[in-house]
Amino acid sequence: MSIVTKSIVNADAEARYLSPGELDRIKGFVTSGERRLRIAQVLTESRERIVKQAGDQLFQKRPDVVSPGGNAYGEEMTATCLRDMDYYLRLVTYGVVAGDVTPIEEIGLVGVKEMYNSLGTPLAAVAEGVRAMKSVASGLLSGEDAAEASAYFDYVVGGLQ
Ligand SMILES: CCC1=C(C)/C(=C/C2=NC(=C\c3[nH]c(/C=C4\NC(=O)[C@H](C)[C@H]4CC)c(C)c3CCC(=O)O)/C(CCC(=O)O)=C2C)NC1=O
Repeated sequence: MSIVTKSIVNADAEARYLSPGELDRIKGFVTSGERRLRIAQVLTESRERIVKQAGDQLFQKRPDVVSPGGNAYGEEMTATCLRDMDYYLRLVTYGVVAGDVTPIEEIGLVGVKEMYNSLGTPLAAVAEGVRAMKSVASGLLSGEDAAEASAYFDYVVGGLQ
């Protein structure tokens, strides 16, 4: 939920006008809109490159996951692993656009540890893959934009720990 919807729901629950503080936070959301959309556009346009390069970095750092016995061993499993990374990149773009981590949390982090544990997927390696995407993405963005995007990648990493 964006800050706009959230503020309206809260205010209406008390049948009151939006408070000065709420209007101020909405103003921040609106004025940062162009920047957030620009970031989401870059990440969306570069998704294949970000996932591919970050995947290469992950498998270099954690060769065990793509070695026999590893969770992402074999063409099909490696593709599934890269698909998961693409999922998380997509969720990061949702967070950036909404200016809110709620979509990331609800779609991609609730129950995720139990799920990966049951699949035998090493959580630390998934987190490493997201960290690698953050670093590749940061290289494609200006300093301020990179910092904003990084916060959402960090949120995913935190949720996987
Ligand atoms: C958008 C929200 C969402 C997420 C996050 C998601 C994840 C997700 N990853 C899965 C599997 C998987 N995920 C991985 C990923 C990896 N293995 C590794 O060793 C690497 C560290 C890592 C890649 C970074 C692999 C290899 C599988 C297949 C495991 C198996 O079938 O045994 C599965 C099991 C079902 C399937 O194969 O599709 C789910 C549900 N699905 C969703 O809808």
